Order: sequence, then C-alpha cells, then structure tokens
Amino acid sequence: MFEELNGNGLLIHHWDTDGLCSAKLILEHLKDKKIINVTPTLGNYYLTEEELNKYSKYDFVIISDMSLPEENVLCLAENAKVMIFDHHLGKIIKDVFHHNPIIKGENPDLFPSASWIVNEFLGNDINLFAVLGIVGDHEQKIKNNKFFSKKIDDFCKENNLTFEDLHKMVYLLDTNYKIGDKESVEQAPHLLLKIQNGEEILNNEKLNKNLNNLNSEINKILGIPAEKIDDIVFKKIDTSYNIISTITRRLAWDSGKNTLVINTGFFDDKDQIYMRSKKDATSIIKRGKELGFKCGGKKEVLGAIVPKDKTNMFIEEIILFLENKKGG
Ligand SMILES: [Mn+2]
Repeated sequence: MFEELNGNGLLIHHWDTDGLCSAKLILEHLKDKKIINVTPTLGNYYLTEEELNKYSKYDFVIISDMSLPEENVLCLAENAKVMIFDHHLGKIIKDVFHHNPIIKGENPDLFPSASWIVNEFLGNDINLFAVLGIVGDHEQKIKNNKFFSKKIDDFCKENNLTFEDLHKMVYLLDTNYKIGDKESVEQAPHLLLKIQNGEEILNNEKLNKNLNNLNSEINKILGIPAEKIDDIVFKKIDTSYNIISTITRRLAWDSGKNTLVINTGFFDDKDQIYMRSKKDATSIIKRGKELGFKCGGKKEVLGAIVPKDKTNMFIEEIILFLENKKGG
C-alpha cells in the first residue's frame, strides 16, 4: 500500500498524544519518503479554506486520528492519493483508502486508539507509542477493558514502568496543544522519533516547563472565586490556554453543583463554552447544534464554540436548561 506513494507527502494528524504517537509510527515507517507533518488549527476538527489550498499541492496525504469532514477529504483527493487511519465514529469515505475498523463494525474495545490501529497495520510489535495513544485517549478508563488492561500491564512490567508513568507522559505530551503551541505539536512526532524510552519524555525539560505553566494558570484561575447564578457555579475566564474542560471539571467536582464556564481568550472571534450538569445534557447539545454552533459532549457535559455575538444568548439558554425551566 505505502509502496505506491510517490512524490511529496503530507501527514495530517490530531494534536493529542494519540495523534502524535500514530504520526510518529507512520513517519518512522515512511522514513525514506518525502513527507512533512502538520496538525489542523488547534481546536478545529476540519481544515480551513486556507489550509485546504496549502495542502492541495501534495502527491499523497495521510490523515491519522482525525475524522475530517468528507468534503475536506474529497477536496484533498482531487490531487493526491489519500490514506486515512482512524478510530472515530463516522462514515466510510469511498474513493480513498480508509482504514477505520470501528466504522466497519468492529468492536471498539479491540481498537482503542489510532496508534494501536496504525501499529497493527504496520505489523509492529507492541511498543511505547502504540500504548501511549491508548492511555491518552482512555486514561484510567482503559483499566475496565480486560484485553487491553492486561496488555498494558504486561508491557509496563516488561519495561519497568507504571501506569502512572504512562499517564504522566500523556500529560506532558498534551501540554503542547493545551498551551496553544501548534509548532511544538508538529515537532513532537520528531521528538518521539528520536527517543529510546519513556524516561526521555518524563525528563523532557520543555514539556515539564509547559506543565508547570499550565498548572499555575489553572491554579490562578481557580483561586479567583466563581460567581453563583441561583445554584449554578458560573465562571468567566480569559486565557489563551485550552484548559476550559479541566477548569470546569475541577469547579464541578469541588462544588458538586451544575457548572458553567466561558473562556473568551482562546479564539479571536469565538468563545469557548463548557458546562457540566447533574442531568442529561443531550437536549442542550442538540439545541447548540440546531443553532449552528460547533458543539458536542457526552451525557453530562457540553462543550461549544460560539461566535462572540451569540455567547450571551446561548448562556441564557443553558442557564434556563440548568434551572429546569426548559428542555431536559
Ligand atoms: Mn485517538
């Protein structure tokens, strides 16, 4: 499959640990080809017009750990051979090589990360990078996956590591995107190509510095008392760091209450909104999508990216939802 790839190549990967590790494995396998790697604008699960233009000059494009919109993929495929390695839900994109066992109906528990899927596809033995992608995407919850908790356990024993070591490596690797440093995200797969073992991630000076910066920003924000609207914990923050989910989780867990956080500092033209509710959030997530916002979440969590002039309107709707006056 890879033998057919000729000319100039581009690898587009997710910015998180799984994206970095799957990118590392692909770059390693294709070390004799001409290929550069990029990540989309941090926070975007699609390519902008500008990115699409720039990325349309390549002969082949590999996408890993990202479910880009079909129209983006087809646009790239006009000029290039496209290969996708992914494990997100979505639909099969015909006309390109789309390796995603999950959308082909396989058991998601057996394909927990893009790094694992890529590693298997390449026929590699289990290794640190295949495992780190899994720990990155699932954290402690992977311990409930019988098959993989044993695999990871065995891997740790053989390599004299603990699960906590792996978790710390994930935290460190994820600092690059959390502080909004796209360039370092794109350098990270090359850093991973150079290292011999996990110690080198744990002891990496720059990543540790990032982690300290992140923690002090989080603690600074948490040190400012939150407002209260009726029984809702409400906080407005203005940070360039992508830490709104962490802040919301900490406020919600500490208070045990419905929590709503707005960050005005991550995007120039949009705000981040994050909510943790004590009831099912499906209806308010649906409402956000109806309003045309980039919006997602799970049972009790809503994350949305909203144009600045729509923020107040949507916050009011969320407050009504939390106060039980609407929906839910
Ligand atoms: Mn992933």
